Amino acid sequence: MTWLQDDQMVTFNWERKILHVDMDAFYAAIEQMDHPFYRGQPVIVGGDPHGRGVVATCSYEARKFGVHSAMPLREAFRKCPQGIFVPPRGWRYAEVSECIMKILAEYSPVIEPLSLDEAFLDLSGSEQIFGPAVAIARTIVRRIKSEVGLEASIGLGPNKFLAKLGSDLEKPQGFVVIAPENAAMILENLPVRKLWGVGRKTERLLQEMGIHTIGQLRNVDLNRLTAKLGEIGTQLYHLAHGKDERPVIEEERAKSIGREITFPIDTDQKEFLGAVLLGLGEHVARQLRRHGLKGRVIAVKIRNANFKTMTRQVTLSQSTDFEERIYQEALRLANEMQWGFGKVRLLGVSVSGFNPVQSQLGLFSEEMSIPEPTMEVLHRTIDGLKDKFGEHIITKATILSIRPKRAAAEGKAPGSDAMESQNSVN
Ligand code: DCP
Ligand code: MG
Repeated sequence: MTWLQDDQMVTFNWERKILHVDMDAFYAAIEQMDHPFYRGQPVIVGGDPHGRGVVATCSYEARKFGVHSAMPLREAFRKCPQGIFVPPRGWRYAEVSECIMKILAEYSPVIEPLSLDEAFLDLSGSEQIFGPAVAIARTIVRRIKSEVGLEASIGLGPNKFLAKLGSDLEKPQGFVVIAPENAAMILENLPVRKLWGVGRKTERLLQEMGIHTIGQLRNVDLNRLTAKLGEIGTQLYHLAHGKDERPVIEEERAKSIGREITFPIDTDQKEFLGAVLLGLGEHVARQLRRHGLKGRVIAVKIRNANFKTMTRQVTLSQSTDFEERIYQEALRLANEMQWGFGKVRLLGVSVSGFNPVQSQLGLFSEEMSIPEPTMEVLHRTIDGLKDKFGEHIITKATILSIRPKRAAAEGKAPGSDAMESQNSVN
């Protein structure tokens, strides 16, 4: 499919020019970039193939075997036993994401990151400075490749819906421009699930009405559609006509930073769970410091053996990036939730409600006996040691005590051997 040939020369006369950038096989591509041996191989990011976690993503080589995001790792292993299974390295993905977003931000102040690997850019005002939007898009792809080392797919359109649809149409390394006059032709035979907001439930309702393609939806009477679907019917009707007025909204980069662990065996051993909580707090605090963030909201998530998920959060009077503080609050919250009323399957800690880091700290913290500036120096020193010698060069004795003996001897973290752990930067 090609909608464009000599793109460098083309200027479009659309009202808005919206670009959607989405990295190809993002986490897996980073693993392949960082580990040359993985290149050309089926790489599956998620963790232990015999554990209970799910696939975060996989390389395109692994997709040929039918592996995909959100598939249980055990199933991925059955489909692709020769795959290279690696645990996620959230901090690294966030670091690479930052480099990509910095490149994008050079071309428009109106940028809306949707996740670590995708963003919208409104290029409507950028053309006077940088030339035609299509040429800007080409430059962006080239720079991401040469400066970051990764491939991206691009969609350029007159609105967010068509731009996002475009970036997905020819992955990987897709470059799709959807002009308003071509929208109807491109949308005609696509399944309705390609419309923004159509999940499995809506898809089923539409199918009950005999609507399978976007073209069919376009020809349905709007009243009939809203009678069946309510307000969302109107939105879908407009999208099916290639119309979408939503603006690109600049958002705060990350809303929360967290980490969670799924245990291989459900447990109610409080000492063990407490030590895991401490490890999670330490990890999250380190991520916060790495990003120069401090948060006021600390949340704990507990999923019990019956898959009941509970979350509880607290808002502090002062924002923090100290593991001691995060752990103290997380432990209190977990106790308040009675550790999920039974055996625990998953435990998570996150921090949100960010302020930019302020250097004007009070001389002494209210809650801790060590003055904060001293704690800051201590954290900086430990962060420096970890950056230089690896994550596990230094850790708390309590965390060390929960490691399996062999893992401890090898200097692995809790979670690296026996548990599925997952970072989240939302
Ligand atoms: N991700 C995840 N869990 C999911 C889906 C995605 O952890 N269920 C993570 C891993 C992905 C990243 O988010 O690398 C970006 O998600 P995408 O849906 O863009 O998937 P990819 O970038 O991996 O592949 P592609 O965009 O090429 O389809
Ligand atoms: Mg992607």
